[in-house]
Amino acid sequence: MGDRELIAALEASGQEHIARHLGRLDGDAARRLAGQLSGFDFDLARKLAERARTEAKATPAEDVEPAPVTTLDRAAGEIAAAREIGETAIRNGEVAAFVVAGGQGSRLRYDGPKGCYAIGPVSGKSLFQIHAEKILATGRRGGVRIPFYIMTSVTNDAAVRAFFEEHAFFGLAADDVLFCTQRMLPAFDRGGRFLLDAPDHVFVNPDGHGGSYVALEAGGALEDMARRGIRHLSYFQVDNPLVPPVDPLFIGEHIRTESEMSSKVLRKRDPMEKLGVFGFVGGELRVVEYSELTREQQEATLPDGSLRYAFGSIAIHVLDAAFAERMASTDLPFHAAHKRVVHLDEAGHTVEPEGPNGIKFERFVFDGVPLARNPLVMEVRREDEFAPVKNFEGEDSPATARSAMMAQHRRWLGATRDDVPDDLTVEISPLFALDAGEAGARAAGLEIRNGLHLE
Ligand code: UD2
Repeated sequence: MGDRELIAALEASGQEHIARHLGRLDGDAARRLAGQLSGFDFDLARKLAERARTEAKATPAEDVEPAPVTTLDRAAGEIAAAREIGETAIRNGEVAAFVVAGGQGSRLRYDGPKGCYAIGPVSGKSLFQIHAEKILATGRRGGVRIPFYIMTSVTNDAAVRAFFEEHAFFGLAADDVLFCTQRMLPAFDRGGRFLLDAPDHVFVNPDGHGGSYVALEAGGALEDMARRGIRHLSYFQVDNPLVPPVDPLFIGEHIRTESEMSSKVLRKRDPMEKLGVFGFVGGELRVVEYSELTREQQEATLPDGSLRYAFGSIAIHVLDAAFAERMASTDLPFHAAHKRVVHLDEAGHTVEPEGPNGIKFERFVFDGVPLARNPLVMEVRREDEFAPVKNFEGEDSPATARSAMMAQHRRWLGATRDDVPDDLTVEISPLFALDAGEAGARAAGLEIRNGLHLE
């Protein structure tokens, strides 16, 4: 975009203050800012600016009718049959793993990409290493190479790639790992104006995990899937070290029910747990984010006293390849979040607002659910699948995730032996065992001691 064109685009989208600022900058700084702005989609920026001007605080969802859930208490034969279907799909090379790792992780107060965070309770392995080794081990079981797609953001892409290279892709073949970078979007003040976070830079944020469909396409993953004959994509979040990244049972249920997008849920710890809920809104099944539900809605109970919204979404999905491709060219909605954005005023002084002053827009991956055929919602056990690392301390922190990992590994060992103390410090590498059966068999005869790392 030439300078004149850029100024015209800024002026036409209500960003005259940036056009003026650009005119005042000297050579290099002006080139850097113009370079950033040239990459903007100004049509989209205009629409979002308009929304920022009119956006009220989060509006609570209307009535949400809880969705039917495939619960844990179904027949064992049914579960075994579904698992077999999933195992066959994995063996046939029809499944890829996909982690979204473009988020900013500010609640964790960790500076680097969240996936590099050392979570292994004994080994100190990173989240990325644990995910990669689970994928490697699942592939070895099936005698197949499972591709691993990783969504990064502009901010952390170089660091994530370097981390994988430094660690020799954690044993995966380098050409089975593909990085896809999500887009960034400008944030706005309440007047719909861009905010500068440096004299030569407009404040931008990653476009949400819903940006993953476009990122998969732009990063070449959809093409890679087509070339390899991948039919199902196993989606998860980087911050959950307990996740089975490629779960045969879940994939099998997804295939058996001919679902295009399936989702895992679990029983909420308490009504206010920060998990979205699945429900019908205006006849359409979708995920209603926790921030869109009032306290009253979240605490609502049924006549038997149980929670009306008993199940929460843990952001683990299986997507059909063809569905992901369709979503890449579908305009998913943008969700607005009111956030505190430190920025520069027109005189170039830093403004540190006390409360939310800016509006960020994001897309959510689960907005695919209402557009999917037969969307399946399947219950799983928290202790087997979900221990997110969100906060620096307290609930959903590294400490709670590490203790959930150790508890799982103690359960696995304890299934076949009775010399496993309740407070044993232990970690089992995914390359040693992926489940209780494997752990029991391989650890038979091994001496149990504190600080054990089975690898
Ligand atoms: C998300 C879900 C919530 C629940 C919870 C489970 C939303 C809006 N809410 O809450 O319902 O399922 O997870 O842990 O999703 N990410 C990107 N790019 C982005 C934004 C996020 O890759 O632009 C990734 C991020 O790296 C992380 C995941 O998406 O792996 C979730 O992001 P979050 O931690 O902001 O989501 P949270 O905890 O609000």
